[in-house]
Amino acid sequence: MASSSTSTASQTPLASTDKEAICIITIGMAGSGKTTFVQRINSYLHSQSPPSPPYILNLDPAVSHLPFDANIDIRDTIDYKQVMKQYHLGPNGGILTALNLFTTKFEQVLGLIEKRSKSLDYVILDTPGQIEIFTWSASGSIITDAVASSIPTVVAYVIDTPRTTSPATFMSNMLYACSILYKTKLPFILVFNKTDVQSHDFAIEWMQDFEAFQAALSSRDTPGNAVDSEGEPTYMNSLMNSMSLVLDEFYKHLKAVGVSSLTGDGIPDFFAAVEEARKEYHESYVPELKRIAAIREKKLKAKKEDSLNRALKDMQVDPNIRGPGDKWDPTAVDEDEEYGEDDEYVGEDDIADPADVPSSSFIDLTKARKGRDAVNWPRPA
Ligand SMILES: Nc1nc2c(ncn2[C@@H]2O[C@H](COP(=O)(O)OP(=O)(O)OP(=O)(O)O)[C@@H](O)[C@H]2O)c(=O)[nH]1
Ligand SMILES: [Mg+2]
Repeated sequence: MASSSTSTASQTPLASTDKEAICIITIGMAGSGKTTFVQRINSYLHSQSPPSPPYILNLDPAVSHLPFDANIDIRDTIDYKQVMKQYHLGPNGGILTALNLFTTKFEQVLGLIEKRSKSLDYVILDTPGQIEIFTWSASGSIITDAVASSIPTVVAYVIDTPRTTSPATFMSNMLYACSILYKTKLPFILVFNKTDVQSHDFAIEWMQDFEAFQAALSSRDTPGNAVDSEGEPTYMNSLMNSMSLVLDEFYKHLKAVGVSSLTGDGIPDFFAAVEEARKEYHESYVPELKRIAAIREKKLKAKKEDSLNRALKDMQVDPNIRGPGDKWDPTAVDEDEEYGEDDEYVGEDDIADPADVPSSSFIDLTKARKGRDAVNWPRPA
């Protein structure tokens, strides 16, 4: 079951003695507080003793102001407004294209991260406001996979808690989180943000107690979830009940913390969850990564062997078909040759022999084109 923030509050977040940077990818719906959250964890890390400044990457080309100093900022290399103009795109297309262009150079960025990873504790990625630009784009997958195959990585899914209090919205948000978890397969932390406005206790209760969520779902106060005129649950009610059952399984793989990026409340809980995620990365993700790499290697080897075998087969000489006597001798005169050396055609039965055809019925245009004979077109009868 998902762990709540209260159980981990006393743990020391920065307990790692060996430096092994872990990458925190912040993902979340527009306005959920990703950038403010990054700023908060950045200032928290700076305030530790000794300070542990993170390496921050801003991947949002459209942000106008960053409340932290990014080590790598997509805006330094790409102006998304120019991209919009140049490629005749709308704002989202512009952001997506800017991210795609940036991804073409991500190998260099990864090189920088790898170089610094031995002297750092944390690498933090702030992603574009529109969640799908990162989660459903090729570049988002490339960046995530590249980082995750290089250093331990965790997804921090930031949720706007005050906007998630209705069961239907909560479930939609959880389904989205579920889709990202299954897409990335990375350790996953649900970060219930803005707890200064709304406590996340209701969410923890719904995640830990399936019946409490069912009760909230079937509450008559919840629009669209009541029973119909005959007292039967509505279609929407049944659908949500079934989906909540699916989600109950999903919650078992998650850690959930409540934070306020505004006040800094709950940030130590978040780092405790990150340390758990680090273990999970080594225990689950790395073996899976190795398994996939082994399968890929095996497939590649089989493919190579197959093409080598086919090449060898193609090169093999069958003595019944082409024995040594059948070798082409450039000096030998072909018996089938019926034309002079200027003629390209040499003996085929299904081609008319000019000798068999009355001379008046054809003009040898091949010879005419070569300028040997003047063309004597037959006069119409
Ligand atoms: N009360 C409160 N407001 C917050 C908190 N975190 C963020 N906000 C506010 O939420 C709004 C959006 O915050 P951002 O950090 O820009 O959110 P974002 O997810 O980065 O937004 P986009 O990148 O544009 O999608 C801002 O007005 C923040 O001040 C919080 O913990 N508490
Ligand atoms: Mg932002």
